[in-house]
Amino acid sequence: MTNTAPIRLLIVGAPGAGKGTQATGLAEAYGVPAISTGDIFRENIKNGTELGKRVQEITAQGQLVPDSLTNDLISDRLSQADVAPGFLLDGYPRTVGQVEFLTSVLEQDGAAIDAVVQLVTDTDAVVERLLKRAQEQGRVDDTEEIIRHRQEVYLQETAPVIDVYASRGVVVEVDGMGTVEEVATRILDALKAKGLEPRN
Ligand code: B4P
Repeated sequence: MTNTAPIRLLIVGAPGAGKGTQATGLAEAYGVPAISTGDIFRENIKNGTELGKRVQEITAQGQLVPDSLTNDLISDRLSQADVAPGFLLDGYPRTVGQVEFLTSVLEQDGAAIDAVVQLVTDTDAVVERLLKRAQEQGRVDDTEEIIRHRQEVYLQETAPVIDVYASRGVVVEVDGMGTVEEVATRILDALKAKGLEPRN
């Protein structure tokens, strides 16, 4: 049976857990756009936009961008035509305030999140991954000090997000350690087990 109802997915995990890495293939499998708030901020910083100027220092320090800015950005992005088949949000929501906002935006259309893929990883291993990325890509927020700070921010601000979705019964825990391919297979298997069949 072909599933034509919109599919709304989130991918969450600590910085370096592999969210952005897995998001592309996962979005392709479900025929939905992958929307990364981190990518949108970096693009704006690169292009020197007003938004970019406002978030440059915040992201470089590994702090969270204020909810008001992030929520506006997402509300605008979710009103675009390409999200008709659904979406995969990568890196959003990252605070309980963002969860409340997203929930109310979706409720206006009688919709809700179908599944939250939680990538479970080991802190030291993800710090290593990000230090490797620092050598390859030179991201300003990938110094060891800032990476450790981002892990702290994740535990304080974003771990409670998972609790909210867990209470709604939509969290799918996936082991994020192993190769990129192994993790991708585990994610698809876990979503299929939840009755969410890929479309491609
Ligand atoms: P993000 O862009 O979300 O940064 P990230 O947490 O580091 O994740 P990313 O997706 O890039 O990396 P991944 O784990 O895939 O956010 C950046 C900043 O933007 C935040 O600190 C914050 O300031 C701001 N921001 C974004 N969203 C926000 C929001 N909603 N509210 C407020 N502020 C927000 O991959 C990491 C590395 O691991 C890669 O090099 C990859 O190659 C490697 N890797 C992945 N999987 C691997 C595997 N299985 N094995 C080995 N290496 C692997």
